[in-house]
Amino acid sequence: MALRHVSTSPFADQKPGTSGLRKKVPVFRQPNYVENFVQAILDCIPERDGATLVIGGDGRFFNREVVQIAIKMAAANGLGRVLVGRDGLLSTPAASCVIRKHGAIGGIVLSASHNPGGPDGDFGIKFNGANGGPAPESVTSAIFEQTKTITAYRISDAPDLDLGVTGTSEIDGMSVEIIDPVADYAELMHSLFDFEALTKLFASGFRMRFDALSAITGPYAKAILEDTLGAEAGTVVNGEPKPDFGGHHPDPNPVHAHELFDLMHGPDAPDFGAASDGDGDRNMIVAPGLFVTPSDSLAILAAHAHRAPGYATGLAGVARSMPTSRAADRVAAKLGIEAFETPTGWKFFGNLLDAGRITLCGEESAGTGSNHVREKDGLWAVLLWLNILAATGKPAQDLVRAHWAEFGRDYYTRHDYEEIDSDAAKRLMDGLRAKIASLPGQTIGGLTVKTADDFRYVDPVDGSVTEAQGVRITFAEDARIVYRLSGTGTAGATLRVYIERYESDPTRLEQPVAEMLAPVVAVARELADIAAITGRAEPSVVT
Ligand code: G16
Repeated sequence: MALRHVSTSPFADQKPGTSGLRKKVPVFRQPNYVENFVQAILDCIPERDGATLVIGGDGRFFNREVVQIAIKMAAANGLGRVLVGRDGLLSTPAASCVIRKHGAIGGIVLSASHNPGGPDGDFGIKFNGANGGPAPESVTSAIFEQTKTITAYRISDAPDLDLGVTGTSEIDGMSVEIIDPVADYAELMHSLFDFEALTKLFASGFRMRFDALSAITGPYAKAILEDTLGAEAGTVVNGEPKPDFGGHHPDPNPVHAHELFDLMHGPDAPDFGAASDGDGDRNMIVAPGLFVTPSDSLAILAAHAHRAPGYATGLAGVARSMPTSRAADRVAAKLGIEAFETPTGWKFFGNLLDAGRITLCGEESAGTGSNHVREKDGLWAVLLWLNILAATGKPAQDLVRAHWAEFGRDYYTRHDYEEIDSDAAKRLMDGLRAKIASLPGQTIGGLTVKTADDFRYVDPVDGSVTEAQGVRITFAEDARIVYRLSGTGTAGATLRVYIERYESDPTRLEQPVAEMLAPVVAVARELADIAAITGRAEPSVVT
């Protein structure tokens, strides 16, 4: 087969965001758009000659086509072997697991995560390195630089491969292994959790609902929960991955996973409810009658992780993204371990995990993970919860309440203003930044500002500095507001406002969240002049 050099010219908009390059499908379908970005990635892997690369994605619309392109470009760029998930499928955590287990140089992971799919939906491409984690900023910047000057890409003329059958073939001297997308991941889960105890839990009549939202986690959840651990058939719903997620918005939060949310708040609620997202790295946890915020979930998992065999020796430390509530810090303080605050983006946990400084990490955006891979991992979080429930013999809702009683409760909400005008969003953030210096000491809406800054992160491992990661304002009344712009949207700008307030009074641990946070929400709106600048009186999504 011939290897072709194809002339091309740069696209100006290939700057990776919070998690790789995410755009609308029609943008990716422009001639050469995918090829340019993949070539830029490959150019940034100097050791690629003869190396192994992992390729797979969340199965959304356009996944198969891009998998075929990536295989042919890998062959033309000197890779020795590619490992490809059957049907082009690999959940994001499974991709991370496969990269690590098989000593790959990295992986090309196709996903737009929780964003909707379909011909007019979203698509994404990101590069994960040899540690299995999203490429750090230094690499994503280098990829972006490459996209600005690209003049040609290399691709094999080989015909499309049959992705549906596992086995090994060859194109242009490169070996192509189509692998079972679930097997390596399931084996890793088995090594971390007490599968015997979990089997007994389900055998004792414990019932759960796992909503895969017609996205990638269905096959993983069915294989592990139903086929291995004996959860009753039908435990996993919406378990067939679909290119458009069956019209679902595959974002596991109370708004988009409302069927699960409603079931768990109704009379027939099973013992435990969980959901995962488009590419399987996020999770939502719901106890009967009680939604567990991702920030609380991280804290509770940190407090009890030692009950699972994979974490029996305890945790080295924990990390959370800056907008995530401070609940995990309270657990770390009690355990006497280090707690870190990183910018939003899983890539920022990579160095801490690689250096052994942390074992668990998580984010308010429904991501929780550990040092077992270098991505957040939805099903892993669910299995750790189940392991803790099996080990303590306590219902999930009791565990949450006991946690609040011991540590206090961080009431938390996030308000998203989606698809606002990009210039208005910038004006709003600039306005806030201009106010930072004058805020401390001021009383607004009954709350007194204690500190205000624009979050700047100095990586404790390599000293790299990341500026302007969000404006955070803390109040003397133990409340906090954080403002930042999303780095994963594909239309206009999304303003995220994170609002929290800590409460330790035992009589005030079960107040309505909206009521508890109303004064802080009012201050958040006033301080940033949200309605006047964005033209929006209310957020588009409240979680
Ligand atoms: C990605 C990142 C997360 C981040 C989330 C939201 O998750 O990996 O670290 O919290 O986006 O980011 P933003 O607030 O910038 O939109 P995922 O699940 O989309 O890959």
